[in-house]
Amino acid sequence: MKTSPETHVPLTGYAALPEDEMRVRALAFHARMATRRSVRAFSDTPIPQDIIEACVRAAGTAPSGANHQPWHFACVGSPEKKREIRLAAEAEEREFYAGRAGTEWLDALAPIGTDAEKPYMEIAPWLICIFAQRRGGVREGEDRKNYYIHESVGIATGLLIAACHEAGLATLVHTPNPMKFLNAVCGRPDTEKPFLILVAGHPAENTTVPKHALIKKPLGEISSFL
Ligand code: IYR
Repeated sequence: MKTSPETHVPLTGYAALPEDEMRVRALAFHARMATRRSVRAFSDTPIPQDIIEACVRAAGTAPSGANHQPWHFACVGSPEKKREIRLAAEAEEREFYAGRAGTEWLDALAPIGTDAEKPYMEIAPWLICIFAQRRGGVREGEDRKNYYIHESVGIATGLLIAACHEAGLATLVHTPNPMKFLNAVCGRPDTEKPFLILVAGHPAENTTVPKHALIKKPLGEISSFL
């Protein structure tokens, strides 16, 4: 490692915690995240923009290839734009459910009960359209190649989902396929690839979730300690 006082500063934010406190915090975070559900029925109750901004700031702390932060979060709250996105997404979803998906994929989705109708895309107060930037750099206006864009944007999206959950917002990851239409609706350049849409808001009253979604793989299945 090459470090010098010109290029590096002391690490902050890692005051060592007693092990008991580490354990309590780690378990509490798991307990909190274990209450997250993907929600498919939203209320139209408005959510102030500054709350979404704070969640996006948290997403923007994610690690990324060469720290280029190759993401853009287009936060759509305008009813007209939400409608445009809903109509374009539903057109793709109709093709998907009519056969483009193939039977194996449709069988996998059957327990969730989804179909091509996406009314929540207009009802929910926010559609956070996430783009991966193929070019950029650390500073505004740079036009350098970005690296590991999908890994970086995936990590940032995970932080965004956790931040929304912590703020009491329900979310849904939505990925109409293809979703190139998002560039036009959100005014994003062709060098950006639509990554996914995160629907955010309060859940509708009496919302249900599929039992299928409650099955979480146990630790022994998702991990090994070597
Ligand atoms: N994008 C479609 C289909 C869909 C695909 C997967 I993989 C899911 O986990 C859920 C849905 C839709 O939103 O209906």
